[in-house]
Amino acid sequence: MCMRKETTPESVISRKIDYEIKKDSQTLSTMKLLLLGGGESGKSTIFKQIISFQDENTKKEYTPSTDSITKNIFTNILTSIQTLINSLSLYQLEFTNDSDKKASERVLSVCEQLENINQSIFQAIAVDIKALWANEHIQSIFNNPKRLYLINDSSEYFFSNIDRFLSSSFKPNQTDFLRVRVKTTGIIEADFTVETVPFKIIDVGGQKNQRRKWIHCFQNITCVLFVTSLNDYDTVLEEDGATSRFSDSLGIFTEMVNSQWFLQSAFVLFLNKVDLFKEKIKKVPLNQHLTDFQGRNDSYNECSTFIKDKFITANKNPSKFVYHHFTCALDSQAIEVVFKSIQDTLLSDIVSVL
Ligand SMILES: Nc1nc2c(ncn2[C@@H]2O[C@H](COP(=O)(O)OP(=O)(O)OP(=O)(O)O)[C@@H](O)[C@H]2O)c(=O)[nH]1
Ligand SMILES: [Mg+2]
Repeated sequence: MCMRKETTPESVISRKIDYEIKKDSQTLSTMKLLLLGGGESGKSTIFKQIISFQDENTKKEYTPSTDSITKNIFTNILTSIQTLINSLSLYQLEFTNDSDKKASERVLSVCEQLENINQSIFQAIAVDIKALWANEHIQSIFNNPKRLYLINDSSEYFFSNIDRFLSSSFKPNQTDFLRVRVKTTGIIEADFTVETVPFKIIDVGGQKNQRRKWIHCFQNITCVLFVTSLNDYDTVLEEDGATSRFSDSLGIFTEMVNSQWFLQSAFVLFLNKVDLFKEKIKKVPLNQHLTDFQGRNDSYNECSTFIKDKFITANKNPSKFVYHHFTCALDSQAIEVVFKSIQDTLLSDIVSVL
């Protein structure tokens, strides 16, 4: 199934006709898609997107309530401002005026009881958050290309939109939902149907302590969707504060793509967060972190191809073809196109296993 197939229009049409004939006469087995990759690479964001392409019932079943999304937005904002406040000392900085000092104390005290956060508490603390976000030291450490701390990739988006979240009639939109970060723990599954074929998509947590659960999902996987963040070449794992996220991601990819579990599975690599990567290479030269990169640091094509090749050549099975896509998981239209192409490949591949 993972072999590269003839893709002329005639061959695709022919396979589809075969498929149509066979699907009428047999019960099709479930297409199982498994999202894998390190923490924060974008797996759950792609999972959310795939659910959003399905029918209304499926969307309703697998989309969290607006209350829980709103609460997570508040939590994301508070966690991000807390990170920034606590990181000032890493740059030998501190608040110089009294009002910002007092605001930071109030914010940190709300952060101690994040589980109680609600609209009215958030409304009351928002003035402080806004003042701190505007503080020159906070801005300087946020914009410093040498990040000595880890902060959610959507933090700037949430700070910029804070006024919208203050209205008591606030309802999160799809972008808010895609942007909000909730670390996955456990195994999340969703079932849906495409052209009468049952699909199951499985999302797992990518952080190290979550990975021992992965093996429970490895059986009968039709297609692995491996997600890596291009933007991670200069960052370390949140789990240990030391391991390079790039090496970690390449390490797990190498293990998974060559694993006996996935000999029969199709394999798709998402080189995600292209939007952030394009901006980052302008400020943080790629060869400072990936020292064997010989190309031009200011060329997106050369930088992204270098990373892609590192992954693709990690596949040691000559009969396995790894499809790859450069993605921004927030871009619904682009992800829909990618997902449709994966779906089409899998559906036309069914014929060979029926
Ligand atoms: N700018 C940008 N942000 C992204 C992209 N993909 C994901 N994000 C954001 O990155 C954060 C982490 O994404 P998740 O989808 O939660 O990552 P994950 O791989 O599921 O992480 P774990 O559950 O910890 O394994 C979220 O705030 C997303 O909105 C992208 O392509 N561009
Ligand atoms: Mg997740």
